[in-house]
Amino acid sequence: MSELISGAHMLCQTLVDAGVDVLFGYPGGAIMPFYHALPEYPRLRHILVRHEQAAAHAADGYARASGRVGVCVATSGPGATNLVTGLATAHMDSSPVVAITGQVSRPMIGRDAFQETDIIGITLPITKQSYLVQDAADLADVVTEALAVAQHGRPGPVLIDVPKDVQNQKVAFSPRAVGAQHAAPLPTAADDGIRRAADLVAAAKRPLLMVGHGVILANAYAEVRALAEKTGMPVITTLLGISAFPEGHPLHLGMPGMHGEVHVNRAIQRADLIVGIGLRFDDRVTGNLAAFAPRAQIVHIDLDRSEIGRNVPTAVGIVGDAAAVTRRLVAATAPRRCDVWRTEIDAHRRPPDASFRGGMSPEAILTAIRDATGGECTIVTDVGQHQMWVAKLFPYRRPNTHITSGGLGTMGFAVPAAMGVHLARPQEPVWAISGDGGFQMNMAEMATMVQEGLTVKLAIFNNGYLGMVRQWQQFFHGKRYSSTPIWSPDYVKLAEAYGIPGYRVRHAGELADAVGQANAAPGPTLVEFVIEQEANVYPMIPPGGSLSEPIEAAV
Ligand SMILES: Cc1ncc(C[n+]2csc(CCOP(=O)(O)OP(=O)(O)O)c2C)c(N)n1
Repeated sequence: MSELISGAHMLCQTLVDAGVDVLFGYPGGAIMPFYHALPEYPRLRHILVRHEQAAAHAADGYARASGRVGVCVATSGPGATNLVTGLATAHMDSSPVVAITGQVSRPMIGRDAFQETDIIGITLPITKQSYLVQDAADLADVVTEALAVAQHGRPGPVLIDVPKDVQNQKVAFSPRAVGAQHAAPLPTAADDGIRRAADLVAAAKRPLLMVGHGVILANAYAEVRALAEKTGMPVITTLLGISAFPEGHPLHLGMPGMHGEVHVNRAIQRADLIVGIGLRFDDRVTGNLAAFAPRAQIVHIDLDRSEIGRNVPTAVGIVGDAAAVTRRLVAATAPRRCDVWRTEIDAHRRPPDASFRGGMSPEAILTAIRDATGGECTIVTDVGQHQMWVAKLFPYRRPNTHITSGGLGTMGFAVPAAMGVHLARPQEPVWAISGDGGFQMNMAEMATMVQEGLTVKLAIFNNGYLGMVRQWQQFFHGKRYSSTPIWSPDYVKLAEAYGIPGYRVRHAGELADAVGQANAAPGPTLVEFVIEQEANVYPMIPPGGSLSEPIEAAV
């Protein structure tokens, strides 16, 4: 005879059985039975955040760094709605997150009960799937399925809403075989598409390989590198594709798009073939679509059929796993070189912008972080100018060591996401790099780091402005700095208040010492970099402009 257990215990047990080891969450009325059961499952480490948004971002960071599902928990009503930005962020960047929310008891649903909100309705467009569990007997199946759905195919967030009385409902517990889920097989690309793509690669004079997040999600690093090296095709990495291909590799060009390097965007405009793998050609990459890559035929490889032809017309669309398709493409292509084309591209490379006062350039700061960590670290960035500087300048060597909110562009992402990255990679330094605006959005998570002993290194690029918006105001709004100057607290004192070491760096000469100490000190530490207030990210394609018309730094 099977024993009777509560839905809450069933929830915990199923998570344990599925191999979940960390949850990020915040308790409240409608999720109390779950929290009551939780201490009986020591294999589930719970991280108490300071705001549910942080729980969702931390789960997202954990998922991106581990390749496994990240799990977050919140109560009904405000707890659940606080998850929304994090779920939207995970949805836009195809990150496998499962959110478990408490819901008011079944008889209360639809009565505007205390802390009732239709979180399934609210999150419908930003989740891959969602479940309202009506019977505790379904819980094990729902949780198992949700974890599989989040990860299968193109990953994304899944929400499980569990009414309080379902958490208290007693059901028979029968251990279930994990992995019994029968997921639909991934699509297999037809030979025809691979052959036509290989023919286009053979015939092209100016081919480019553009790689995005899909390459990281599919672990297709070796295959992409093999394709590049066999064909000599220069490689462009999108913002979310950064670290999918080693920086410094002779075939690596850099990032395309709005803040892409001049030689990269110029190469796109001159190319006669673009082989895009695991990217969606979003507007930050293409600029004005009508003027994008006017000479190029496009081969688009993506796991999600709906992405093919959505933004750019494709000559060949191949639906399938980036690693599997690229491996077959490597086999189908003949070795070739692109030396003349590469020389043409390289002639337009520019040195990084060196116009920063006092030597406190983003490049100098990032070099200090690279030197202190030996480059063996994961960088998590927030959103704004600092994000673009890091994307362009940090010399990523290892796969999947650059984590950022690319699709939604969520300020406040870096600090909590870095907590998840740390838990996924406890042995290596994790640096969360934020602007003074984004840092202030989720800086309360320093308390989480202290309470839970999470070693995250916090870097703040303090320019006294919401820098990226100020830059737009400077370029496109007649320099009217409306609501972009932003006051900050004394960050060193703030760190002290949280009981962690804090450092302020005003001059380049202080960089190596401060960053070295911050990196070496145990536990979380904070470094404020006081940078030039009105520095800009160059080059810049004006919104809606063509990649051929960058605004460049005056020299
Ligand atoms: C949650 C959220 N609100 C607003 C924005 C719009 N936004 C994009 S960049 C930016 C400025 C960021 O300023 P800061 O964090 O100081 O970074 P900086 O650009 O100075 O490096 C703003 C407000 C956003 N991306 N996300």
